[in-house]
Amino acid sequence: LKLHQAPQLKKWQGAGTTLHFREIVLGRCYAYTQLMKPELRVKDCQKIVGAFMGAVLSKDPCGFTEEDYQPLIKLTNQTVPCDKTLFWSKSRELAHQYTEVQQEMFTLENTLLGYMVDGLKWCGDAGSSELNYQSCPDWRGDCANNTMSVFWDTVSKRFAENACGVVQVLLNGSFSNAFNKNSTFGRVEIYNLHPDKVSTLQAWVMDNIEDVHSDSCSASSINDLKSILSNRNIKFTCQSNYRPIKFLQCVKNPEHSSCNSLI
Ligand code: C8R
Repeated sequence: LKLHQAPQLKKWQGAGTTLHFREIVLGRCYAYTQLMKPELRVKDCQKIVGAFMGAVLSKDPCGFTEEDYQPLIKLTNQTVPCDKTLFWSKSRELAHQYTEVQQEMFTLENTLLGYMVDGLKWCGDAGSSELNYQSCPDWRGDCANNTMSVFWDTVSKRFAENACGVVQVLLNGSFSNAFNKNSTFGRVEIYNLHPDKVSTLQAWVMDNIEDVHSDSCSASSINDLKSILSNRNIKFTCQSNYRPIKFLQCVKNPEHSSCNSLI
């Protein structure tokens, strides 16, 4: 008779929780609120991480709903100034390089909640009060309503709902669909912009410097985006290879022929 048998965790197709998840999230919370954005130093990181664990632990990681993350979302509320929201799709690295330089701009990962978990994996288990470091549900192979997908959909929705003024999106022109209806941006964010608060969406379509050019502002996927926004009474503008971001690409790839004559 084994008295202290470890619970049998369910086996999923995706990678398990990032090792030291709790400590990483707690450390990032303190770094963000105490060092990076001292105006948020009143936030209680112990409580925030407690709410995170409370949302995730002892639950079926395939049975998540928006409500599961509401207490966490309340504790991490934060105002992004009007005109400073940057969405992105298939251009995460470049978007973050841009906001690193342009510190007043915010992607979701430049807000507290996005910053805490960017790049991490996490899930719990219905039969255990621990995180599952072995495996987590995969969106395709296991279930769509999993711990992480529901998190990103829920916080992306809130990020878009809170946007105001002129908002920007950085799209990747090297994908055949620079605007992809199935992406978080195309599925969640554009439909949650409030037309009474958001006047204009400005798209910047950037080609990967190495890749062939396959989409631009005149491409059909961008037209789809344009008509969705026009139906929602939000103005739309589009610019391909926006100079400030082109400069960032050229810092990384100064010898590329397209970087020779930018001045
Ligand atoms: N957003 C969505 N997903 C995010 C994310 C984020 O901020 N941050 C991370 N790490 N992820 P993609 P998209 C993870 O296809 O679908 C918001 C998630 O696992 O290149 O259009 C953000 O505000 C997610 O499945 O982009 C941004 O504007 C992939 O990365 C869009 O949504 C998303 O990769 C981006 O989502």
